Amino acid sequence: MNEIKNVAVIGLGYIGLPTAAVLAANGLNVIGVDVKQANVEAINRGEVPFVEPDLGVQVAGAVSQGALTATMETPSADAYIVAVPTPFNADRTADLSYIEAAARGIAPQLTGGELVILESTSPPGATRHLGDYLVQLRPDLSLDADSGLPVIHMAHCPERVLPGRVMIELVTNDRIVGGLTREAAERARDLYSVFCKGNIHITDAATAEMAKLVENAYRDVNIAFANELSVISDKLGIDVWELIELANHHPRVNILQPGPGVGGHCIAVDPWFIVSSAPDEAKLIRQARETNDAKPEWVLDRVEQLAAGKPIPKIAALGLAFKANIDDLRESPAVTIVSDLSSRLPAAVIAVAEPHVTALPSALAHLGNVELTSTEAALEDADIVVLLVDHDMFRTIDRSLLEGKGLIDTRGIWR
Ligand code: SAJ
Repeated sequence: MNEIKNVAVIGLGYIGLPTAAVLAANGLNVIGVDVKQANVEAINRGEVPFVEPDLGVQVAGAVSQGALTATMETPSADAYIVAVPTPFNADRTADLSYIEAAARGIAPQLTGGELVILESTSPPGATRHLGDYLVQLRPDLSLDADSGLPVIHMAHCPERVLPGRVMIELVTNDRIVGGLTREAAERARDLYSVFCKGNIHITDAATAEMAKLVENAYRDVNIAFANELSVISDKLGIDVWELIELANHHPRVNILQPGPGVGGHCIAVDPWFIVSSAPDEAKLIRQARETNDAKPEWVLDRVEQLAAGKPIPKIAALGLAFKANIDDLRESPAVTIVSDLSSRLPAAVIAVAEPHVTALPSALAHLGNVELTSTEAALEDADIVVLLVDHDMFRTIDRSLLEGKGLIDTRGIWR
């Protein structure tokens, strides 16, 4: 039974804002905290600063009822949910500086007995680190239940929602809740049960941290297998898409799809947290990352081969998003490929079609031989077409528009 009434959600991004909205819609008093003033102001007007289906209605409703407000200062609360980014450093260890900044906001507000939940995807040990850091900032508080001093209850509750389906999956997905103590895990479970209709599984904090990383590493390893098959098949003159389709008829085989590489802010990042925690042991997981990260280079080589001998190669690059039917360009292999093509083939003219964006991202905007255009315009002049994202609108392209052109279909949609 949840006894928490006031929740502060630190970080109002892709995960924090939906979580804040859904808690507010379920009767809690929620204060969201963010460092971006424009976002705080937008949320207080009931607006959402990014695209996520159904989130706008929930935020507008919660704000108009006074259940959700946003601020730049961390308030006092019964529970704190930290949902800030955890990027990686140049050496691929996790950068915990945003978590530590959140802790510096929370620490002065603590009186003892609060629940602090880390939601950000984190390396094993990060929840313990956050707890230790809070105690370091507030030595008058203790994590030790036996000491007689006030306790902060520390838990990790990783999110596992799929962008584009966040408002559904937040409610329906099962959740893993790991506590530094059993009591912390139970308190966190009770809080999440306010809105979560899936099963909530209790464990310790490090196992919960690792579970999230393992889910994404599992997918990364399986995509690496598909990507390696595509390179092998190309060498052997085999159609990899047909090969996978046929192999998948086996009742215990389910090979994923090859592509131009793995993008997004989760699968391309999280496995490195496992590798940096156990560098000598995580051999397969590291190799999968390297295999997937090498795929853009392989695509570039193919384009270069088709462009050989053409004084001014005209290249149409279709898609920039990290996967189909979204506008998210983070860690997208398509962006890397276009950027590297521009420098490898300085004489080329590269027309990029990405119907989900209105301007080129900063990584491409300054490149003199790259322009954003419509799909039709990109195809019209091109002598090489490289398909990078399997957006639905590219599947239905009139095939006569592709005739006579050099084609590289990295997603197998035009077979
Ligand atoms: N991809 C392939 N071939 C495939 C499947 C995916 O090349 O067969 C590529 C995509 O094109 C994309 C990348 O992998 O570039 C990642 O896409 P995705 O759809 O596999 O995953 P994300 O990053 O959108 O979301 C993942 C999900 N994790 C799992 O499915 C295990 C999601 O449930 C997590 O919540 C999310 O990461 C996260 O936040 O960690």
